[in-house]
Amino acid sequence: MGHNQVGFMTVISIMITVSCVTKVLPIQGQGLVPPVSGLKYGFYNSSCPSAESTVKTSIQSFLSSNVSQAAGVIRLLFHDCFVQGCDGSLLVNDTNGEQTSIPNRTLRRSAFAIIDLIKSQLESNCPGVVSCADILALAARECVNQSGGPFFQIPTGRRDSLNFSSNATVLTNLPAPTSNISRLISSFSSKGLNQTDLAALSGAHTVGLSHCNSFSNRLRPTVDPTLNSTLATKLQQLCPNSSINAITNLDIVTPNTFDNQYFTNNLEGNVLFTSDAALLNDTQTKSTVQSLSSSSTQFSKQFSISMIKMSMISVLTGSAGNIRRVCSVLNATGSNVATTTLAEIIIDEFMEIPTL
Ligand code: HEM
Ligand SMILES: *[C@@H]1O[C@H](CO)[C@@H](O)[C@H](O)[C@H]1NC(C)=O
Ligand SMILES: *[C@@H]1O[C@H](CO)[C@@H](O)[C@H](O)[C@H]1NC(C)=O
Ligand SMILES: *[C@@H]1O[C@H](CO)[C@@H](O)[C@H](O)[C@H]1NC(C)=O
Ligand SMILES: *[C@@H]1O[C@H](CO)[C@@H](O)[C@H](O)[C@H]1NC(C)=O
Ligand SMILES: *[C@@H]1O[C@H](CO)[C@@H](O)[C@H](O)[C@H]1NC(C)=O
Ligand SMILES: *[C@@H]1O[C@H](CO)[C@@H](O)[C@H](O)[C@H]1NC(C)=O
Ligand SMILES: *[C@@H]1O[C@H](CO)[C@@H](O)[C@H](O)[C@H]1NC(C)=O
Ligand SMILES: *[C@@H]1O[C@H](CO)[C@@H](O)[C@H](O)[C@H]1NC(C)=O
Ligand SMILES: *[C@@H]1O[C@H](CO)[C@@H](O)[C@H](O)[C@H]1NC(C)=O
Ligand SMILES: *[C@@H]1O[C@H](CO)[C@@H](O)[C@H](O)[C@H]1NC(C)=O
Ligand SMILES: *[C@@H]1O[C@H](CO)[C@@H](O)[C@H](O)[C@H]1NC(C)=O
Ligand SMILES: CC(=O)N[C@H]1CO[C@H](CO)[C@@H](O)[C@@H]1O
Repeated sequence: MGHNQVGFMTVISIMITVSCVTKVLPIQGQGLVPPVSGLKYGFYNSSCPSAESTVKTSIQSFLSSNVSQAAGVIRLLFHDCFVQGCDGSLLVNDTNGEQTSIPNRTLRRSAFAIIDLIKSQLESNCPGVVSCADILALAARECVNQSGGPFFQIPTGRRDSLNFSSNATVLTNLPAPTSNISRLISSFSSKGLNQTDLAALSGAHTVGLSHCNSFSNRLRPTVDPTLNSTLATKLQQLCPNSSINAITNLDIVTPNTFDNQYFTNNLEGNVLFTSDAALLNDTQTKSTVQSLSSSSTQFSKQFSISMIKMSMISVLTGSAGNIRRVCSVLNATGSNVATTTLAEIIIDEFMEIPTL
C-alpha cells in the first residue's frame, strides 16, 4: 500500500469515525436547564438512538411543503403542557376530552396528524419505546429551529397519560387571549413559570395565525387605544363584524420566521391579543419585552430556557403512565388506528376553512 493510499484510508476512517460520532448529536445547551427528576438529556441514546434524528427529518419533510405548519405544532406543546402536564393527553382524540374545549377548537388537525405520523415511524424503528409526550416536545423543538429559531436540547423520558382532562379543566388552565397581566402572571406561576418565561414564551407569537374571534374584543365595541391605529384599521377591514371569522398572521412583519420581531411589534402596538399587549403593563414583563426586542441572541437563549422549562411541567416519568402505541388513541381503548391521516397535513384546515 502506497503512502497516498494509506493517507486515503486514514481519511476514510476519520470520516467514518466522525460520522459515527455525529450520529448522536452534540448536546448543545445541555447545561441551560437541569432536567427534572426522571428526565435526562439523551434518554433514548441506547433504547432508540434514531429517535431525535427521526423527528428532525420528519419535521423537515413536513415543513418543506409549507413552513407555516411549524406554528401548529409549537402551539400543541403549550396546550399539552398547561393542561395536566406534558403527558400527551391533548393528543387523544375523544369527543369528551381536551380537544373539544373552546381553546382547542383552533388547534390545527394537521399538527395532530404530524405527531401521529412521526409516532408510526418510530413504532416501526423502536416499537413501544418513544412516548407521544416526548415526540411532541422534540417536534416542537424542531419546528422552532426549522422556522429560523434557535436549536436547544430537550430532556426526554416523559411518559404518556392514561387519561385526558375534561374540557372544563382545559378552560381553567389555559389563559384566554383577553387575559390581563395579573391573570397571565398567576396562570404561568401556577405552572412554575415566572414573568421572564411568560414574556419570552409569548414570543412564539412570532409565527402562526389567528382568527378574528381571538382579538375582536380589541375592535368592538370600541377600539383598544393600545392597538396601533394602522393595524386597527386593517383588522377592522378583515373582521368587519362577528359573523366574519377570517384568519391573519400573528407577526405582521416576518410572519413565518421564528425571530424576535414579536417584541418590537409589541412595543409598537402591533400585536393581536390583549394578552400580548398586557405584557407592557408589568415592569418585569415589560423589561423582558424591551431587552428581547433589542437582542436576538438574548431572545434565542431565553426562549430556549423557557421552552425547556415549559416542556417539563408535571411530567410522568419512570413507571407512571405508559407508552401509547398511537398518539391519538389511549392504549386502553385497544384500537390501533390513528384518527388522523396524511391528507390532513396536505390539506391544512387553515387553508381550506377560512371561518370557524
Ligand atoms: C400567554 C398566553 C397565551 C395566550 C393567551 C395565547 C393565545 C393564543 C391564541 C388565541 C391564538 C390564536 C388562535 C386562533 O384564533 O386561531 C394563539 C396562537 C398561537 N400560539 Fe398562543 N397563546 C399564549 C401563549 C403561547 C405560548 C406559550 C406558545 C408557545 C410557546 C404559543 C404559541 C402559539 C402559536 C405558535 C400560535 C399560532 C398557531 C397556528 O398558527 O396554528 N402561545 N395563541
Ligand atoms: C446521550 O449522549 C449525549 C452525547 O454523547 C450525552 O451528552 C448524554 O449525556 C447521553 N445521555 C444519556 C442518558 O446517556
Ligand atoms: C364540553 O364538551 C361538551 C360535550 O362534549 C359540550 O357540550 C360542552 O359545550 C363543552 N364545554 C366547553 C366549555 O367547551
Ligand atoms: C378526531 O376524530 C374525528 C373522527 O372521529 C376526526 O373527524 C377529527 O378530525 C379528529 N381530530 C383530530 C385532531 O385528529
Ligand atoms: C438550528 O439548529 C442548528 C443546529 O442544529 C444551528 O446550527 C442553527 O443555527 C439553528 N438555526 C438558527 C436559526 O439558529
Ligand atoms: C389523570 O391521571 C392523573 C394521574 O396520572 C391524575 O392526576 C389526573 O387527575 C387524572 N385526570 C383525570 C381527568 O382523571
Ligand atoms: C384581571 O382579570 C381577572 C379575571 O380574569 C379579574 O378578576 C381581575 O380583577 C383583573 N385585574 C385587573 C387589574 O383588571
Ligand atoms: C425566572 O427564572 C429564571 C430561571 O429559570 C431566572 O433566571 C430569572 O431571573 C427569573 N425571572 C424573574 C423575573 O423572576
Ligand atoms: C405603528 O406601527 C408602525 C409600523 O407599522 C410604526 O412605525 C409606528 O411607530 C407605530 N405607532 C406607534 C404609536 O407605536
Ligand atoms: C394596561 O393598563 C392600563 C391602565 O392601567 C389599561 O388601561 C389597559 O387596558 C391595560 N392593558 C392591558 C392590555 O391589559
Ligand atoms: C400499550 O398496549 C400495547 C398493546 O396492548 C402493549 O403491548 C403495551 O405494553 C402497552 N404499553 C404500555 C406501556 O402499557
Ligand atoms: C401555507 O399554509 C398557510 C396556512 O395554512 C397558507 O395561508 C399559505 O398560503 C400556505 N402557503 C403555501 C405556499 O402554500
Ligand atoms: C383539533 C381538534 O381536535 N378540534 C376539535 C375541537 O373541538 C371541536 C368541537 O368539539 C371538534 O369538532 C374538533 O375536532
